[in-house]
Amino acid sequence: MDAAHKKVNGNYGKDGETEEPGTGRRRGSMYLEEETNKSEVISCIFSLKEEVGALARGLRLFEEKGINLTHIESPCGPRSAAPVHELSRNKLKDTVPWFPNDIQDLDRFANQILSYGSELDSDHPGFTDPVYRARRKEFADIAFNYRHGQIIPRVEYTEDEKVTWGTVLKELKTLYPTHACREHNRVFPLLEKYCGYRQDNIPQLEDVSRFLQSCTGFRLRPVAGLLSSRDFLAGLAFRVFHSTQYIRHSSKPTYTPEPDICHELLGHVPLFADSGFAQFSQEIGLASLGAPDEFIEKLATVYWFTVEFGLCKQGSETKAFGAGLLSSFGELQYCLTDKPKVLPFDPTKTSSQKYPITEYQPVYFVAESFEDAKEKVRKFANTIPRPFTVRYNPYTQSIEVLDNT
Ligand code: HBI
Ligand code: NLE
Ligand code: FE
Repeated sequence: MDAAHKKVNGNYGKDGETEEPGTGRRRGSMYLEEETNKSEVISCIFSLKEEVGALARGLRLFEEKGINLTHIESPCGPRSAAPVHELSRNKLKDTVPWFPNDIQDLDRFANQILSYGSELDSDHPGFTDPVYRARRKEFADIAFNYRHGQIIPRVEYTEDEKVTWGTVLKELKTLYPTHACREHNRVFPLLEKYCGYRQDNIPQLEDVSRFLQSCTGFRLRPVAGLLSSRDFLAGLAFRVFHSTQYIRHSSKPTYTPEPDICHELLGHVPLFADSGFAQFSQEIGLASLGAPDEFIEKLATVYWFTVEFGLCKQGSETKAFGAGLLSSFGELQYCLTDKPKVLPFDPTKTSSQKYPITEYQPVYFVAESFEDAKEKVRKFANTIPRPFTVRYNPYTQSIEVLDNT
């Protein structure tokens, strides 16, 4: 078990939480693994005395020995006391990180959010505003309590919040005709007609989710804040998009580094109503299921430079389709000037590009089309060794796993 020691310090420190998005660090995987790729995998069963604090004391032993405990299961029913023993070692199967098999399994992500949940970081404009903080907690609670299949609770937004939304919407609408891709411009009027997209009204997630389901089968589920890349991407495999419901702080309506309802509704939603884009997004999600951490990081980067900050060719022009662009007045203008560097989208190269998360992007990638981008991502996904292939079954809303070993 000594080998497992390294990883505790090397990989799963608490600053995994503040890593830039894309690291794919995750708590719930089914393995104990050392730093190298040649994994030392150990599973064990142990039982506890029936007394107060027994579990806590048992778990402390792992910490003291420097063992990275990544997954715990509590068996149902009584078991007789038994000494600790190993069940398996170096079995390929045990090294595959857990992933949701069924759409209801996404309920498990609800309480695994990273920084910026109900607790804001100290440099956030809302950090010192007690009213804003209390409000964020209300939204976090909705998300924590949400279960698949429920109606997304409606929110009564305050006047202050509506003003913020109105400002963002008004400014962006002046840019969409010239800067947004045609798919975004095609869907936007439908959202105004059917989902209450208006300057004086913040649309409800439930209404928008129903609209999306009727277009492409994509649905929204409320989330309290940032999920790990692994969890977030897994949702896409089921055509589920985790959406925040709170709004950015009123002191900074035109830019925020974290997702908020303006970003989700104005940036993401219009594109998820497009069938080509929906397929592209699901393809990234499927590729992520059970993938090793390094690969999750690459896919998160591909996601970043497409779904979040992608440009695409349309006729002789270049337009924005990334949600982070379509929800930021400043960056939407900037991205189509000659200031940033623009490279052709190619997952093998794009996936290792470094990027900042709190300022305008210095580099963008331009896709030929959603169809072309999807094919490229699919080919890229095939280069990653996975001992199985996955397929989504929309009738059962579950993942079919085909064993390749
Ligand atoms: N979590 N809730 C939420 N929203 C996102 O847009 C999001 C996320 N986690 C990670 C992430 N985006 C991306 O930056 C990639 O890591 C997938
Ligand atoms: N910067 C974007 C905005 O201001 O709307 C949000 C990006 C979220 C990744
Ligand atoms: Fe986003």
